[in-house]
Amino acid sequence: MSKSQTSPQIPPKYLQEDEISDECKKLLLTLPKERGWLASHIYNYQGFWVAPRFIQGVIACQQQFQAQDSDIILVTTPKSGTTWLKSLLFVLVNRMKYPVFEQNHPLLVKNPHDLIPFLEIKLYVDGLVPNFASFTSPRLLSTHMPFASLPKSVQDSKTKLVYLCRNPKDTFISLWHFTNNLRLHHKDIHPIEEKFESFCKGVSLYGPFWNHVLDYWKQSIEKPNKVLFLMYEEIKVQPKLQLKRLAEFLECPFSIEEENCGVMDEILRMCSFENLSNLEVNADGKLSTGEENNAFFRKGEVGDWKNYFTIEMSEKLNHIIEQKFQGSGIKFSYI
Ligand code: PAP
Repeated sequence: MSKSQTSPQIPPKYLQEDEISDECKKLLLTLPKERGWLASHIYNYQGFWVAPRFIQGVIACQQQFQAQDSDIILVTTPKSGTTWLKSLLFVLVNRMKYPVFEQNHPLLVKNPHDLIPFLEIKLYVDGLVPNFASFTSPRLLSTHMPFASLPKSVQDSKTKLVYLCRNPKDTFISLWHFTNNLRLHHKDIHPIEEKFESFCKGVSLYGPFWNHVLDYWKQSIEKPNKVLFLMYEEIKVQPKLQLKRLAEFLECPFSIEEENCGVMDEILRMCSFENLSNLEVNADGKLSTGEENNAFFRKGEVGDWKNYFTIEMSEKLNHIIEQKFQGSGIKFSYI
């Protein structure tokens, strides 16, 4: 007998909608809504699309989070390579405390999402009040929030923002797989055509994708010491160069000695898809929020969209990309 026949159908935590406060429920009634990717509906709050549970987290974070100048916050749209960059950031910034060649490194026993928590999805979700006492400096945090919706203290402080972007076609395919995977107990897989239309209309988690990317891109040009803009595909092609950029931006550059000892190579090896996805914690473990860790490691390749897109889909998205990013200076590769 299958699990679903023996146990009551309690949706996993990330799909539950009934823990929302009355205040938030009232707010939801006033917001535009569309069919959701995970929960049944997705709402437009402050110009971006977000699941109901996380609106509450966004608001709490905006009201309560006090950024420190030394904070480092990783920002992504979902499925842009957050897990990878979390691992790179953690190992890079903590390499004095946790030397990379030592056996008992935290990355080997914890999922990167447990090492660098999300603000609105984890720390401030469901009315939680985070205790930052256990964080060491610099605090490493992450968010999917668009720039305009970041807590004011993040915008006003010297907090550094590392933004990771991925080409929209692979991001879409990764998001489609991920949300289907998390909704497995629903049995009804979202048809790719339906979700593609949503993505193209901008109705994706934290979307529109283009607004999210363009806002951080502009900030990275205006304030290069505050926002670093990285591309998934560029890290794939020139991992050492991009890791060096990241270290320099965070003011913890590699010494000549580290370069000679192969520290960069070791960081890249530790954080590689192959290494991370085969660790026991990532193959069999679960996050406290309910997701199986292996859901964050699917293929980790560039250009996988070619296995799913029709010519029409590709042309449609090309046209949108051209329109939205025209004149911005952003160039996506592998599309
Ligand atoms: P999140 O936004 O839910 O945290 P995120 O980590 O951004 O997810 O995206 C997961 C994608 O990164 C997956 O891509 P795929 O579906 O195209 O395979 C995942 O495989 C990929 N990924 C995870 N870890 C790595 C890694 N170490 N190197 C490269 N890609 C990775």
